[in-house]
This record gives sequence, C-alpha cells and structure tokens, in this order.
Amino acid sequence: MYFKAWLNYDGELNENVRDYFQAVFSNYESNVFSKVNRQMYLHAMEEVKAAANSFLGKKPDEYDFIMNEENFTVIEEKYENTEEQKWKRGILLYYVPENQDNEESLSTDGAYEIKQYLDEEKRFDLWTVRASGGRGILYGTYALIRQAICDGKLTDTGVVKPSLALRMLNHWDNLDGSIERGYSGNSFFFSKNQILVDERTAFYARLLASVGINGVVINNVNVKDMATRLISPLYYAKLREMSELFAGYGIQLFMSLNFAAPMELGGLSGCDPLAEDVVRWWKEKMQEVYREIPNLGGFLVKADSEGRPGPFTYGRTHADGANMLAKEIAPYGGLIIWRCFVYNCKQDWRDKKTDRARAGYDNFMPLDGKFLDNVILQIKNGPMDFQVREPISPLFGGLRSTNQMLEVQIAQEYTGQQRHVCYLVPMWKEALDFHTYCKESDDRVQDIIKGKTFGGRNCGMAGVANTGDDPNWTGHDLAAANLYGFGRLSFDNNLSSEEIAREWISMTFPRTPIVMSNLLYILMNSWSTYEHYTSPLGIGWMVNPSYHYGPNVDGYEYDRWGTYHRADCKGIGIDRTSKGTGYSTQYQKQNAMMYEDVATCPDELLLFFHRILYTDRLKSGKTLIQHIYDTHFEGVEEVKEFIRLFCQLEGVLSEDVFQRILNRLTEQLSSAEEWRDVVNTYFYRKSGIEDEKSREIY
Ligand code: GCV
Repeated sequence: MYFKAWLNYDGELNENVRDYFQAVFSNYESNVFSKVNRQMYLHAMEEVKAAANSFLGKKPDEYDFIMNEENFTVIEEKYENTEEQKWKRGILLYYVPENQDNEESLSTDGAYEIKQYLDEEKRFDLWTVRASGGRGILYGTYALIRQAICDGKLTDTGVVKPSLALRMLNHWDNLDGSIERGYSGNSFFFSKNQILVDERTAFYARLLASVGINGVVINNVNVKDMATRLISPLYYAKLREMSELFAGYGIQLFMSLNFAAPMELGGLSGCDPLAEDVVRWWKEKMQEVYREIPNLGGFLVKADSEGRPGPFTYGRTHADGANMLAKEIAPYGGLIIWRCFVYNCKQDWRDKKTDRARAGYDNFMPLDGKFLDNVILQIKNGPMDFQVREPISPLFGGLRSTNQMLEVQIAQEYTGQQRHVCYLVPMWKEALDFHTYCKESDDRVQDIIKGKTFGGRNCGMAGVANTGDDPNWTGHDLAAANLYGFGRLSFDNNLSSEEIAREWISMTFPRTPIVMSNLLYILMNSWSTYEHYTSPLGIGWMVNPSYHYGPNVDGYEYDRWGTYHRADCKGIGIDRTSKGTGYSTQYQKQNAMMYEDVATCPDELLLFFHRILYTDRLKSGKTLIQHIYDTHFEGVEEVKEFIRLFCQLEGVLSEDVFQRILNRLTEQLSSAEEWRDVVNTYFYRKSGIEDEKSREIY
C-alpha cells in the first residue's frame, strides 16, 4: 500500500483552469521519437489524463495529430469534426524537433516552454507544452499541472531549463531490504536479496520525474555482501527491467560499487587499480554490465572511508582508483561518481591539531585536475557529516579543474530522523548560494555545480533519499516536503524555500488558507527550531553514538575521550583557525579571514571555528552560556507552538493524516524537552553558572 503523495490531484480547481483539461491534443507519432523519448511522451500524456480525471471526474477527449508544418490546421480540422466546437479549450503536448530553426534554447535536455496558443478567430484556445525531448515534455507537463493546482491559473513560462545537469538521489538501501539511515520502513527496491520491480517502482519514478530528478543510485554506498553481486548475472535481468522503467520517466539507473569486487566477486588476490589483472577484470565486467544493462548511468563509489576498501591499500591515490574505472566505463558513456567523504575515523582527538573537518580537502585538493572527464567528485555540503549546521566544504571554490557535485542528506539522520519536522530546503539553499570567492563573479556553489565557474561538464546535485516502504513514503508526512524540495530546488536553483514549501503544501493537502499558513509556518521555522534545542552554534554531534537520535553531549562516536567539543569548566568550541587546526585556511582568502576572526565569524558557526568562554558575549549581547540556556528553552516552546498551530487543522486534514502528524509532533516535543534538559544540565554542571532567568535546569 502506498499513497500518492503530491500527485493525488484531489480538490477543487478554478473552473477556468479546469476547462483546459477537457481535451488533450498531442502530436504523437511513433516514428518521430526514439523509444525512450516515446515512453516519456506517453507518460506525459498519461499524467495529463490522470490530472484531468481528477479535476473533471472523467477522462478528457484525446486527439492525436502528426507533426507537420500545418499543425494548427490539423487541429482546426479536428475541432471542426467535433460537435459544435465542444472542445474550445485544451492542452497540447507539442514536440519541437531539435533542429527546427530558432528553437535552440529548447534543445537543452529537460527544457520546456508552456505557452498559450489562441487562434485568430478565437475558436480554440490551447495551452501548449513545447519541448524537443521526452524529459522536456514530461517536466513541462508536470509544471502545467502544478500551475493549475498551485496558482489556479496557467501562465506562459518562456523557456525553462534545468539549473543543473545531474539531479540525483542516492539510496542507501541494502539488498536484504534494510536501509542504512532509513526512517520510513524498509526498502522498496530490495527484499531478501531480490530486486523488486512493481507498481510501486513505477509510481516512485513518476514522483521523482514530477520534480525533475534524472538519476537514481539504488543501493547503499557501503556495498557489502550480496550487493557486490549486483554486477553479476544473478541480477542483470531485473536491473535491466528497472532501468527501462526508469528511463521512461527520464531517470537513469546508477549503482554503488564495491572497489574490492575484483577480489570478492572475481577471486583475484587484490584490487590495486594499476594492476593489470584488476584492470582487465574491470574492462570485462564493464563490457558485461553494459551489454546487459545498456541504460545504466554509471557507478557511485565510496572508497577508503569508514572501513570501505580503496586505492590507499596499494599506495595509490583516489585519482588512480577513479580514473581506472572511468576509463573502462567511458566507451559506454558511463560516469564514475567518486565520493569525497573520506576521513580517518581512528584519529586521536586528544591531539589538538587533529581535525576531521580538514580531511576532504587534504585528500582531494592535491588531485585537482587529475581526474578524467567522466569522473565527478561528490562532496557533502559540509566538511563533517550532515550536522544541523556546518560551514560549506572548502573543496567548493578550491577545486578548479574537476567535475563536482554537491551532496546533501534528505534523510534526516542528524536532524530528527523523520520523527521531528525539519524542513531542510533552507539549508540546501544556503549551500547553493554560498559565495566561495574563487572568482570575481560566478563564484557561488551553484555556479560551480552548474559548470558555469570552471566549465565542468558533468556536474550537479545528489540527495541521500529519505524514502522507504511506509505507505506515506517518508515516515513523517511532513518529511515529504524535503524530497519534493530536493527535486524542485535541484531543477531550479532560483526557487526560494518558501515557494517550494507553498507548492508542496498546495499539491499535498486541502487548499485552504489555514492549512497553507499554519503548515508554512511550521516548515519554515522547523530547521531553526531543531537547531535551537539541539547542539548550539555549529558545534555539532552531541547525539547518541551510532544511531544518532537523542541527546548525548559527549556522544561523538569516534572520540572515546569525550574531547571532541573541547568543553571544560570555562568554555567550549574547537579552534579551527590558523592558530588551531588550520581548517579555516582551506577557504579562499575572504572566507578564511571571515572565519578566522571571532568578530566576523557568523554566530551560528562560532563554536565550529572558535573556542569561546561561557562568559564571552555573542553579537546578540548575550553571554554564550545564556545563549545556550535560552535557545534550548525557546526550542521547546517553538515545538509547542507547532503543535498549537497544527491542532487548528483538525477536521480540515483527513483524520489519518492529522493523527499521524500529531503523533510525530508529540514525540518531537518530548524529545526536544529531553534535549533541553540534557544539554542545559551538562553546561550548568560544567560551568557552574546560573541561568539569568532562574528557570529550572534539571
Ligand atoms: C552510508 C555517515 C553515516 C553513515 C553513512 C556515511 C556516508 O557516517 O552515519 O551511515 O554511510 O555517512 O555518507 O557514507
């Protein structure tokens, strides 16, 4: 059982808009399309029909015509053949051949234009979705439906092009059906070491296409056990089936691979990327894989990190490892996406110079320019690991001659595990808008991953998926806003977090003012609320080790000595300036200087970059200790306010949705109280300083 999420198309629509859905015209002719484009075109048609069905309570009338120079004459004839111009209004899916003059801007993959066509005698009035490829037709169709639902009117868009070439999801699903950091049930891709391809897979593809996702890695980056065998005859037939299904929605299938596969699968004695037998093994493997799964987009690789095998064992670099695979996959047009999440988890934190935050840059910066063109480095937004607040990785703005992708985590591993509401789009938006100062202009992270700054060709954004086989897909109903938001933001970097939230609310829930205002308030405030009652000012962690839920101030799992955050009776924070670990010097000069100085370092990152005394004053005028106490009390009050606002929706939302969300908010409140009490008590005991407002600290 699964719900339709934001594709339910329920609810009243403005009559004027609804009328257009009475008839669907298409220039569908099978021989003008490749097989894949044809499938996407047909899916777009099905989507208009599904929407029309909901809006009108019946199927629209359909007209096909063949592309020729007199398209509209053909439509006119169709009109004439219908009874008394019954179909005055309609939707037209209009395929524009790529080589048609002055349509160059539509030739970008995924580009579309929504445009009204009115004939001179005003006998018909059509809204056209124009595109020169299957993805464009699909995305334009979803955009048109979105306009109808969210705006209650249809509008000319001009040519809309995706901001980023690659808009990918990374699933951390294991073949046994479990999901690493999964908070919404089990995998719907795998169960008991079998691959599932069914109706739900098709609906998922539809959901993703509707927000512009064009690539999905289906298995966990920690490739172990049976997952290594995904590149073996055992699984090819199902993978091919899945890749074909995805292709019909403009989505390429990717897989994570095990760098040690030549040993674990091939029986070789090692996996040195420069050893002849290893290279031969991969060459033959790639040949076999692409013969069996020709649509495969490529592979994602986690190497030499958290116990995963990699080139270091053989004294080779990440470039050696990635390039070897890239060379063997290149003949098939495949990509190797190589993760920069590489660090030594056995570092001794008692050494004040030790700093995991430095690791990504230290490992990859010396390799800039050494990667082949079909290698992409995938970089987490922050230098640590998806904490509620981190600075942007200095690899962005550092690397100049390497394809780059931004990785964010849609799954809420450190942000409440989909039991707390935490709308993450504002965080991702900050990452995209961050000025790296690597150039005078076009220096933002989004410019870099668009390929605008340094001309990178294969670039984009990846999100660690937050879905599972729960009926509502994401455990917490409100967590679906993050999945929706990831897709929409990676498709259009200019959208604001609020615009995205508004769209998602309109697409998902009854369209009434109170639903919009109250849910919007909750979503837009949820990230700062979560930050308030958890770890302060960018220090991070403070969660229970290994499962990463709930407070544990000394809980950083790779620090047995409880010294990670350097808290003592006087202060807390890590000196990451040039006098400390030197991490701040990895940034371009302007940013390095900003972080170096306490006076210019943004408060929200103060403890990430500096060691501060509890009695030091922040820019707000408060002492650090008072800030910690206040924000933790405030965070709890803010969750109470969420609950108060949410309860006003009783009777407006359907009963089951209302109860599910209320249950999660109630759990969030008790967890927030626990965070408040644990964190405040810890710092009260460490510092011995009373709360100025004399509130009870347990
Ligand atoms: C897939 C964090 C998570 C791990 C995850 C890892 C990664 O450390 O806790 O579960 O492993 O990130 O991104 O590879």
